[in-house]
Parts: sequence; C-alpha cells; structure tokens
Amino acid sequence: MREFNISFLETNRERRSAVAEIVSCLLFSCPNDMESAIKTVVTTFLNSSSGKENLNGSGFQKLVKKKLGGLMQDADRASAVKEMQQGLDVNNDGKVSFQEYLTLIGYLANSLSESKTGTSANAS
Ligand SMILES: [Ca+2]
Repeated sequence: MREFNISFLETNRERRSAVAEIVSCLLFSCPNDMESAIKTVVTTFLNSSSGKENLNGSGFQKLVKKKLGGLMQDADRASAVKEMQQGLDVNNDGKVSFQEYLTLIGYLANSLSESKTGTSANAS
C-alpha cells in the first residue's frame, strides 16, 4: 500500500488530486508502474484482438500504428508493418499470437534499454 502525506501539498488542487488518488486506491486496486505496464501490454493485445487469442493483419496494423508509433519508425507504413508481422509469425498461420506479440514487446524493450544505456545487450 502506498503511503500518502498530503500535509505538505500547497494548493487545494494538489490536495484534491491526492484525495482523488486515495479514494481511487480504496475503491480499486492501486497498481505500481510495473504492474500497470504489464496490464497495459495484456489489455492492449486483447482490445486489438477483440478478446481473441490471435491478432489478424488489420488488428496488428492498428495496434502498431496507434500504440507503438512513438517507438517504431515504420509504424505508419503498412508494408513495413506487414513485413514485421510475417517476421513475428513463427508458426506461419498468418496471425500474431500473444506469444508472438511478446517477442515484439521484448524486442522494443531491449532496443529502448540499449538506447538508454548506450550498450548492446548482446555484447558481453
Ligand atoms: Ca502466428
């Protein structure tokens, strides 16, 4: 459980916002950043697949364009996204499973980590 100390908050607006957060945590679960990120990874897939186990081509195109455009250069180029989808599709069923989608998330997380640390994770 997160600790709250609102006594040092200066404005009424900050107090209201802190109170709103406390109420929200009391009513709902109050996940930390890591838990939120994992939930987002899962719900983003499920929203794009309409709750199904696999993403079809158009679902994958939409997910990449809408949700990953900030991390990927070619996210709005349909042919590049199609190529990426084929690269991820290890069982060649023409669809992207959750596991195949996680490969993409892992790749992006690794690229982000490398860009932040200035190193390649593959180098030992
Ligand atoms: Ca597949």
